Amino acid sequence: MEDWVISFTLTADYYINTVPLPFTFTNTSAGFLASFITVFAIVFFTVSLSLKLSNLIEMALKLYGAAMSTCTSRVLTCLHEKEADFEFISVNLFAGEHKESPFLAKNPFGQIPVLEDGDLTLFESRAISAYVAEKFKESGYDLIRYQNVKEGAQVKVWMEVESQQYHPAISPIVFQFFVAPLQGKSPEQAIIDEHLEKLGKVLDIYEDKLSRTKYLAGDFYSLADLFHLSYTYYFMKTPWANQINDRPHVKAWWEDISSRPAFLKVASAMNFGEKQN
Ligand code: GS8
Repeated sequence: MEDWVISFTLTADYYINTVPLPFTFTNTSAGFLASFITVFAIVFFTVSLSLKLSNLIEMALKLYGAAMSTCTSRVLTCLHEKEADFEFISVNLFAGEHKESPFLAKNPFGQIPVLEDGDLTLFESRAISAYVAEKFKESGYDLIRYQNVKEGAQVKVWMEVESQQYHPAISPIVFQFFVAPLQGKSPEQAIIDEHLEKLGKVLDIYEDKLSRTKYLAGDFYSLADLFHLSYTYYFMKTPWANQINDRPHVKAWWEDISSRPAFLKVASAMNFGEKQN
């Protein structure tokens, strides 16, 4: 017999034998029908409630990624800042899980991270982070200054600066230093040098900005600062960390944002070069 049939029968049996029914004439056919309807209603209510609860549990956010990945770390930091409940599902890049059809259905570009929120599936770490910051705007730390349109606009400006100026300069250096060796290649010094020069120019602008405001978008930590964390974290482990350390305002900003508890939780698992479980 199916499990649910057994469970239904036992539950019905329990109620018939123990719950005082509002009908005293249970041995008549009308009484039997009334008892049956009552039992049915109770069982129906119990089943619906448990289905609703399991549905609520399934509604928890699911983040697919890898702990060492920069883009996954960006979203993880955001989730921790917002004190959001989520389930982390590890995708094994070394085994190529991200290029297989179950994952490609979530992100056709075959890259982590991916966030699922019920029937909503998102990829691109910055877009996911912006969604999380907006969805949980009233809990945890306010990353988007949602109550002040002008401050919110500055956050958006510096989020763009990170993705259009900072990331293109810093990511090839991190890639050459950490990822190329994992792929059995030697880092290309010419690529590193070219991008160190680009990064230096971007950081000169940051130094000037950070001499006027404590954080990039203003005197408040925001999603714009958070977006810089994961690549800079790896960059600071390269021989070129002086690019940050030689600029006093950039250095103070880095020390401040990288010591936030939300990021410390994430950084402890960021280890390029060590195989994932
Ligand atoms: C980049 C995703 C990405 O490069 C984002 O989410 O911000 N713009 C996207 N993901 C990497 C891991 S990041 O450390 C990835 O999935 N690499 C494997 C691959 O491209 O095959």
